[in-house]
Amino acid sequence: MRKKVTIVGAGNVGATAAHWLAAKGLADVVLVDVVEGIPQGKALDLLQSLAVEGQDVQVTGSNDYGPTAGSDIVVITAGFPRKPGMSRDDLLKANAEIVGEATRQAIKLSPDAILIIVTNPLDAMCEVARRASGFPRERVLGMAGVLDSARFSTFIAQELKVSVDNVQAFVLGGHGDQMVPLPRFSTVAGIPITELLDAATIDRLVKRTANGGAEIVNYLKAGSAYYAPARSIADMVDAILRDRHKILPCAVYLQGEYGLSKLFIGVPCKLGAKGLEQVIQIKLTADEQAALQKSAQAVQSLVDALPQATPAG
Ligand code: TXD
Repeated sequence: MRKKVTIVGAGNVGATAAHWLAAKGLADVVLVDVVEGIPQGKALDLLQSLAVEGQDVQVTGSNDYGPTAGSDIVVITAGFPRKPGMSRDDLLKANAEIVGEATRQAIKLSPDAILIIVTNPLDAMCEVARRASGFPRERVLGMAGVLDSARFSTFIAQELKVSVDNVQAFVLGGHGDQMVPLPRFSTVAGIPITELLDAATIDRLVKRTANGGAEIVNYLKAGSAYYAPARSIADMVDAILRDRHKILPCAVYLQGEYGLSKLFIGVPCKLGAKGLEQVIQIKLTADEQAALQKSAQAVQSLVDALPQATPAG
């Protein structure tokens, strides 16, 4: 039996993620959206592309959750994207309602699914999904770190004029301006970038990475990034469905790791068939730990501001 992945939200990120998953033949894909016709139309178009690509997976679109039953993974991208000048945090209340409802609907029919949350503000939306699902932390993951690392890798490769395939970037922390890129663990062909670039250059790349989402919003004006976010979702789905035990930066509910507890934040995670298999812990310097702490405080303040409708679980 083929695996099944539901993507809630057939907008830019959701539909593009469906594209990657289907083109790779990873799973049957169900797109769910509240707008009538959109998930159906995009799914049919995508399905027809597979006749050329030569993939037999099914792609279905729906306004209700019926066709999602028995999904192995549910990806939630539903919500409003950021507009220029709007912070991810402005999205908090509107998207909390959408993510909570999507989670409850989806898990009724897919009680064993692994949830991958994408909607912003990411780390707080993970907490909304955790509370709404009551799932163990192994099955509630947030996608942001793969994207943030991809952005950092891109800028490092451009700066050094090397293949991006040689670059392994390492980013911790919450998604957003508070993310914590770790240059000493970011490498090019195994060489830390601190050996290859001066401090001022690294600082410039780090700032551009932390501002990576806003840079694209400012260009697009009517929406936010979706190609790289969608490809990042596919990486997490692939690691889980193919039980790869792959280490990827994900937002997970920490239970004491990195000195943090009862809070979602981006850390290196081993992903396999069961979802989160292990949080990889590394020893941070005092400065890095302080930056992570600051990032965690920003996430905590959003969690504290969550609407009453999402009771603490
Ligand atoms: O790294 C990351 N985590 C992110 C997060 C990277 C990129 C985008 N990120 C966030 O994902 C972004 O800030 C948004 O909160 C979401 C989705 O972004 P996208 O660019 O795909 O937004 P769209 O194109 O507006 O799509 C959202 C869709 C749209 O089709 C709505 O009709 C639908 O969500 N929607 C719903 N679907 C199902 N159920 C409900 N309730 C619903 N409400 C809206």
